[in-house]
Amino acid sequence: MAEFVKFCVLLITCIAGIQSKCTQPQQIQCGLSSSSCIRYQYLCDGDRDCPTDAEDENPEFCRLWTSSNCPRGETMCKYEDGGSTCVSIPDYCRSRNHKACKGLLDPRICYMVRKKQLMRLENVPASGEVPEETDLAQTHAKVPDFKEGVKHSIKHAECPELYTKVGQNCLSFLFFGNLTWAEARSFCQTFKGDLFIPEDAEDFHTLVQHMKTHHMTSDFWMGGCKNGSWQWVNNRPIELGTPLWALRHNNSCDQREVYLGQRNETVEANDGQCYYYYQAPMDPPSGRCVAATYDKFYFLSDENCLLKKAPLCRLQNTRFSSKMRANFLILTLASLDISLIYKSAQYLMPHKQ
Ligand SMILES: [Ca+2]
Repeated sequence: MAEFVKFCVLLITCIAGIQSKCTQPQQIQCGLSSSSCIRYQYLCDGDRDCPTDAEDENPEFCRLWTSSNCPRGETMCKYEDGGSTCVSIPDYCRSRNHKACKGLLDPRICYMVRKKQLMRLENVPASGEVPEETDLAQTHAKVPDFKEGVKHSIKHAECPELYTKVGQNCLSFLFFGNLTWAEARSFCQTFKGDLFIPEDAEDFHTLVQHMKTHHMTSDFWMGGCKNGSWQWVNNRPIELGTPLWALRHNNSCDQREVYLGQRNETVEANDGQCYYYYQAPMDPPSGRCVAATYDKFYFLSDENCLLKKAPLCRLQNTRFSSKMRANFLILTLASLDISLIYKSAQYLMPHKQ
């Protein structure tokens, strides 16, 4: 584990020198000598917001930032079809990247926006061209997100290492894992756990809230499959419909039936009206394993068991030996996207001159 932590720290240290300090999308760094971040809306608003040199109110910069007939912070974007509109300068710069937007904004402004850093104009290339980001730089740029993700997915003071506390459970969100359903289950079982099974609706709600709160975007395998009928791996039947299952669309008309107990009769609901949505596995199922996927807002769906997703483990036994921890780490690394390790290692290895 110590080696793993060291590996992450090294990566983060290495990228610190080449990136803007500002990670929020609406912020820009005050300057090379200042690590303060301010929101775009405070640029050229007449108040000094940057602590040193008032970079945000630099007259030369503000002359360019407010140059067009648009509100402050916006510029004119001309489209190929002849139309034009005022857009925010960051949006304009992004559009310029894709050549969707033409305008007269000084390219040095977009240079600063792309770098997320205010600079003296004399220090910006006149062309405003930023050298294309290499794949290595791109993978480094993702490390802060990875570090943030680790905090809420495999780490907590009240759980063994590589597990985090969610409600009353110790869970492990191996969001960077890449395993089939059976591999994911074996992975969890090796460490006194199993794939996650919600005890009840509240348990499921707590899980999904945790994933949403911490902005997870991976897809996770859950402890359920269709083995004859839909069952959790503890043999409990999986309740279909609300509140667990995702809403699915079907192009063909589905006339639902409703049971009227007082008449002991089943009739067509609402006089045979057509319905196109249902809340259950597909019929026939698109797969026989249960997953909670980001595209379906983490409601459950039937997925092909051979697809690779992250395992979501629940600890069954709180005793966790150091040998198990070491094995867990090895399997964790084995399930990582190997290209991330490779590219990061390239940066850490001594380079040939
Ligand atoms: Ca200001």
